[in-house]
Amino acid sequence: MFWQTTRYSIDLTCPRVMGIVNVTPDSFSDGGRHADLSAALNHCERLLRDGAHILDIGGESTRPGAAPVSLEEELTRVVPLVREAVRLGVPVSVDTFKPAVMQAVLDLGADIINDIRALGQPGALEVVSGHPSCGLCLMHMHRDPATMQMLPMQGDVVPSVRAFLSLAAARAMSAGVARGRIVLDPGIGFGKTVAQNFSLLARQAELLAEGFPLLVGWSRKSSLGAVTATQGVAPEAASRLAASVSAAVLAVDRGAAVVRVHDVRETVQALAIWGAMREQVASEIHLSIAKKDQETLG
Ligand code: 9MG
Repeated sequence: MFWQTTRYSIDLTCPRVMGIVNVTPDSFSDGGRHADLSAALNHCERLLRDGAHILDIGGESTRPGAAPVSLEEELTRVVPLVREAVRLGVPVSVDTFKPAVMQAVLDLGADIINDIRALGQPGALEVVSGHPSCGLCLMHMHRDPATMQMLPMQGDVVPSVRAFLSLAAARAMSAGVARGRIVLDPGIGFGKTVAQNFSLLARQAELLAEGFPLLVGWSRKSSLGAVTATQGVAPEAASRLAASVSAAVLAVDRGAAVVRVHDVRETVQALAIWGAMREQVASEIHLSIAKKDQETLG
């Protein structure tokens, strides 16, 4: 299976690691715009050295309770970095739900639009369907970042997340977006309880039944912290490395094609171990089929 994007057709037969590049004041800012840009670009280059296959650049925090960012501010944060990042030789995704930001980054050659609102903003569908080939990640979110954790979803979320994503993909396709451009994302942590997030992991197969590749983002999320706290781990997001890597491997083992992560190096290493195990399983199946064929023939 391939993910069609603006410049790249991404082979998803092996798992892909999307490195997170947040261009928010708490990430690279040291006061000057120029210094911020070069620090952000250094971060992109570091993620690539660590083995990232895709970069995901975002200018607005999506953390629960995060303050919204104006269009002008988001453009100021994201556009200069995207202009440089498209020269790095890997697919560049931009995490935005604003149609004007989508248009601006697509005009610069961005490859993927990662939309936490699944093209729900007026005008978003028109921007991406007006583009000949950009990739899309359509994510499920309950309510919005300001309120989603105050009133999370109720009950079994898997069927409703699945139905939402199926509808979002159908809407994009009816507007002319080719199926191969679309990847779906259950939106771990976006208006779901800890148990609901783990249920989306345990039952990824139900989401995969829609027939689209899945992208998942568990990295440093509070549901992981809720579990590791029971082991006495400090509550800070930075203490969730082992938990984040474990969740990424579990997601891939359950069929996720792309994992969105902060800790690229560690995730790539862990997935190499997973890959070695998978190759061994495949070769043992191959051997046992060859043996059965021999017995039948002979
Ligand atoms: C921007 N952002 C934050 N968390 C995310 C997740 O889980 N998936 C996607 N696609 N984007 C996310």
